[in-house]
This record gives sequence, structure tokens and C-alpha cells, in this order.
Amino acid sequence: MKDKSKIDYSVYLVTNNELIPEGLTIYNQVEKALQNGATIVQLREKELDTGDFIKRAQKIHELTKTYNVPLIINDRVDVALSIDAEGVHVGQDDMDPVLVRKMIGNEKILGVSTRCEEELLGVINSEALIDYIGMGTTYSTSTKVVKRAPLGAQGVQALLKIISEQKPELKSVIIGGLNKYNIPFTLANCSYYGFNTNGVAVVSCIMGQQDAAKETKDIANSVKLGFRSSLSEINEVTSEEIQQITVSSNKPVIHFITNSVVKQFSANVCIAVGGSPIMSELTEEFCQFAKIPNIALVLNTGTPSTLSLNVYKSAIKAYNSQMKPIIYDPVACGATGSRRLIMEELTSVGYFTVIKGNMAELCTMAGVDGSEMRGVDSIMDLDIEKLTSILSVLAKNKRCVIVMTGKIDIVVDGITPTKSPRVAHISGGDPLMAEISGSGCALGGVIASYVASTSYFQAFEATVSAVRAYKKAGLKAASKSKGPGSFTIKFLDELYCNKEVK
Ligand code: 3NM
Ligand code: MG
Repeated sequence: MKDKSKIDYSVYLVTNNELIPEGLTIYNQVEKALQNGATIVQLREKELDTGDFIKRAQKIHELTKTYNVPLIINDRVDVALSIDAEGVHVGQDDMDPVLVRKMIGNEKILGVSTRCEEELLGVINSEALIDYIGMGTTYSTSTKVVKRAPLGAQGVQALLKIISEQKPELKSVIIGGLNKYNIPFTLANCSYYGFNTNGVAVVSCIMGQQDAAKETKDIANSVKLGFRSSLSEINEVTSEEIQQITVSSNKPVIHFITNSVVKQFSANVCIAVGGSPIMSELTEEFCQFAKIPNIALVLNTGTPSTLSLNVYKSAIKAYNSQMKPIIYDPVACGATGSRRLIMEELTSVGYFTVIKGNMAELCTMAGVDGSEMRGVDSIMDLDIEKLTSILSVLAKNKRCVIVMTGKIDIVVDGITPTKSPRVAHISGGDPLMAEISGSGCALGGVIASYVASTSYFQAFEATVSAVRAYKKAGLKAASKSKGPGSFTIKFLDELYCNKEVK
């Protein structure tokens, strides 16, 4: 067998015979996965009798050997030994790893499932030589009945931190609810404090697919993108100064899925600051859009319809799979139960780069009782420190930049790994900005234009730069206008004449 330290855990396929589409077999699916990027395979059979299990294991082993990929047998040491598989994986309720190791010897791979800190410490302190752990459940999954709440990327991070401090040689993979859409950001975010996992273990998004070849290829690409974007590569920010970002002269493309009231104004504002807007709710073209190098999505859920949720979710998946920025504006998400459900569903589907909202919307997202906020129309009336701390928790939880618009805009950085999130309070602007429809929504497109002009790691700087430019233009325009009508025109002019393009 290969040197154990050189085993590639990056695309770890776990089989499940029950999910396979009609007309295909487990052998078809495993072979397609092996041909397209699976680096390790676990045969997991919960129903088969021993004789049949061994027969299947033998056939799968023939395949994996052809592709020089290790085969791990779930739970059954006897099956693993009988076919001379490369390793065994056991759960917390299976045979004690100490006994497993005794039976399989030191050459073979031994993996153990861990669902929490306590179980991880059990693995770390075990007398047995354990090669890797499966950490899960990462996200909710319907493939396996799991009784605990998902760990999320943050729960995984906490476990990775312990590994790096106490047993850095222990390898790990994450498992549960992972797919080509959420893998890039999940891997990037797992490495938040500089500790990386070694791979992703997936079941349904390969075994349950009609085209397992394409799906495996996509997953392998998502894994590469996620590792390449790992946040551990960026340095701690030490300077107080927030770097100024400008809009790229190579016009960033801004895809708007936005409310019907503000479409034209948003497009004009976007053009004025140097962006190139597209409006589309045609889900079939989202994946193609997301591949455009300097694109960002503005997702504004202000005028939802019965069919909108599917459009929103398709867009999030497409942009997440390519790690392209999404600026999410959860308009009035606390106003009705239905809007709240949309917001909750969208935040559970994927990651956003920036979330922009007013106080009521962001307090709803943060799960803070909005009642004390009611009737407060400017954040000046509320304890700004308290608000900033609520937003900081939200930003870290959602791993994004949060913008709260108001008389003073608060921008919080939940992406950069600093001990306490960086915060900018931005004043300026003019009350006239609130007298025209869509000035808040159009800011989404401006932020998108700045964010799409730089890397993910500078989303905070880009957002702050965008908000500053917007407020400055508002202030200047107001000084030259008589009321909302002339203000609208002057505002576009000021954005255009003062645009910061490089
Ligand atoms: N173990 P899918 S979750 C086999 O949490 C398994 O330990 C889990 O399936 C754990 O990739 C899981 O289809 C199933 O979500 C994962
Ligand atoms: Mg088991």
C-alpha cells in the first residue's frame, strides 16, 4: 500500500446503494467517480449479509486498485480483512478503535467518526493509532439519520483548532450535506484560523446522481477552489486604516435579481459608478453568468412572488459554486412570516459576501427582539455600541460583511480573521436620500461593483469604499437640489463625475 502519510483525502466518496438512480449500479457510480477525481472510497453497507458484502467489496476493490485509490470498509473489520482492503472506518457506536487497530495491524488506515469536541478528545487520547477522523454532520442531510444539530463551518473550525493544537498529524475530512455549491466557501471558512481539513466526504451528490462523472468532476473543482481560497492565507490586519478600493476600469458585471420598483434606477446608478448591469431571473443562465471572471450578484428580495424562492436559491448555488460575490438585501425580512421564512431558507442554502439591510432587517437576521427597535428611525437613537456588537456576532456567524444603512452606516467585517471584527462607522449623506425610492437598493449594486473589482479577502475594504463614495455623492447632490426630483438627477451626476475607477 501507499505511504500512509501520502494518502489524498480530498475527494472522499462514501457509497450508498440505496440512492443510485434506476438503471445504474454501485459499480457504475464508483467507477465514474474514480475516473473523475475521487481520491479515496469507503464502502458503506448497512443491509448486506456478510457473504454478499464480501462479494461486493471484492468487486469494488478491483475497481479502486485499478485507479490506485485506497478502499476503506465501513464498520466491518472482518470484511476489510477478508478482502485485504486498505482500511476500516468506525463510528462511535462501533468496535473500539483500540481493538480494531489490534486486528488490522499498523499498516492499514483507521478512521473514526467524531461529532463533537468530547468525541474528538476521545480520538486524540486513544491508545490506538488513528489516521483520520470524519467530522460531521457539517450541514443537515437526508442521507443519514443524525440526532445532533449540524456543526456548520464554525463547529468544524473549533474541532480543527483542537487537532492543530493537540494532534497536528491527525488527518480529517468533513461530512454531511456537502455538495459542489457549498464546498468552496465551506473549505475556505473552515480554515478561518489557519487550520485546514484534508478533504470532503460526500454520499448523495455522487451516488445519487444520473451523471456521476460530471458531478465528481465538479466536486473535485469545488474542492480545489475551496483549498485555494483558504482564508488562512491572508495575514492578520494590523493597520487601523481601511484601504481604499476603486472600481475596476475593466467594468465589473453586476447581475441584479432585484425588486421591480428599483430596477431602472439601480441599473443607472450601477452604470454611473462604472459597473455593467444585467437583469435576469432566468435560472438556466445563472451557471454561465457565475463563470464570468469579474461578476457579482445583487440579490434583493424586495418584491418576492410565489416563484421567487427557486430563482433566489438557484442563483445562490451558482455563485457560491464559483466563489463569486453575492450582495444580499433581505428587504423587510421581518415584516411577515413568509418573508422571514425566505430569509431563513436563503441563509441556510449558502454564503453571502455582503449582507446589507436596515436596522429592523438585520436585527431580524440576528434573532434580536425587534420590539425595542420599533419606532426608532435612526440608529442615533439606539446604543451604537450595542448595535455594533449585535452586528459583529451576525457578521462572524454568517462569515460575511454586514452593512447596516441609516444616518450613520455601520460596516462590520466577518470575513477577515481578526480577534474582534473590524468595524467602520460612516456618516455623511443627506436626508434627501431617504426621500427617493430605491436609494437603499441601488447601493447594493454600488457595493457589488466595488466588491467585484477586488478579491474576496478585501470585501470589507471594498464595501467601506463603496458606502463612502455613495454618501459623498448624496451629500454633494443634496447641496445642489431643490427636492427629490432634482436630487435624483444630481445624485446620478455626482456618482458619475466622482467615480473612482482604476
Ligand atoms: N456520516 P451526504 S453524515 C455517512 O455525520 C454519513 O457522521 C455522517 O451524506 C456523519 O453527503 C453521513 O449525502 C451522510 O449528505 C452524508
Ligand atoms: Mg458505523
